[in-house]
Amino acid sequence: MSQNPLNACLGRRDSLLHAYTFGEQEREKLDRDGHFVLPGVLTPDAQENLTRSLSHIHELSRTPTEGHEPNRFSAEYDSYLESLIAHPQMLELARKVLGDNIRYDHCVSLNRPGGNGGIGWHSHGYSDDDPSLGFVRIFFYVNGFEPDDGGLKAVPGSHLYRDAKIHGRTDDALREGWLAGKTHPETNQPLEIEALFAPPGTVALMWTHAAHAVSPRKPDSDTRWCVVYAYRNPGRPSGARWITPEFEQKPIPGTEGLMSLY
Ligand SMILES: O=C(O)CCC(=O)C(=O)O
Ligand SMILES: [Fe+2]
Repeated sequence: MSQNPLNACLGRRDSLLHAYTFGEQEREKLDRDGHFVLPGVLTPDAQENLTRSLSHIHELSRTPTEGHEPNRFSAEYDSYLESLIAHPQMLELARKVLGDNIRYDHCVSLNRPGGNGGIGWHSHGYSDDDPSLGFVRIFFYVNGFEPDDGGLKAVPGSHLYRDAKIHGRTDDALREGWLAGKTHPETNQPLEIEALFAPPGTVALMWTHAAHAVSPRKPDSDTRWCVVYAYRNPGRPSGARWITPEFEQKPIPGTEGLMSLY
């Protein structure tokens, strides 16, 4: 495990991440590209627990339920997913990106069975006019993906436009639409689509304004197990803050101050 004293107190079964490097250079790359991939960083125990929890959510989401959608409010339907909101290694990673003052925003399951159609190009918003307030999403690609099989795609530099309304049905539609003529504000290079690759146990960080899409899952592939946790600097209302009032009030160890809106 890592030398970090924080992790020394965690029992083996509670450990979420292997040792990884996320320092000045990695942080700069995240800020330049809009995303940063940590391949294979989830521990085997975390992968096992996540697969069980995400299968549970997947089953729940297949049967009609009253109240909130299990995928969108995943942490409220599964105690392991809940426990990760304030997991010391989760908060440490979120704070490396956002600084100390953070709020939890959402925990959404993104399971994609074989034949799932993926999703077209889009972006999300938060504090669109004030870049000093960040919003990061931490994706856990538990069993990974290939670029052409439920794979995440992104456009390095697109997040710097802080445009919450990017759209494109296909890669070509994006190239002919939003991307046309746009350059990276720092490098002045033309913006281009990048297909990511994720071996099992991969964590991907993404600033919320980044243009992204997901390729269809092949019909014969197994289910892609994925969950995303989002954190932000407080200061503005968030349109993605899927937390029920009951959950906001729930005394979860370690979440003091994390759950409030401002
Ligand atoms: O399924 C994915 O990998 C990403 C889905 C997505 O667009 C999102 O979570 O914002
Ligand atoms: Fe998205």
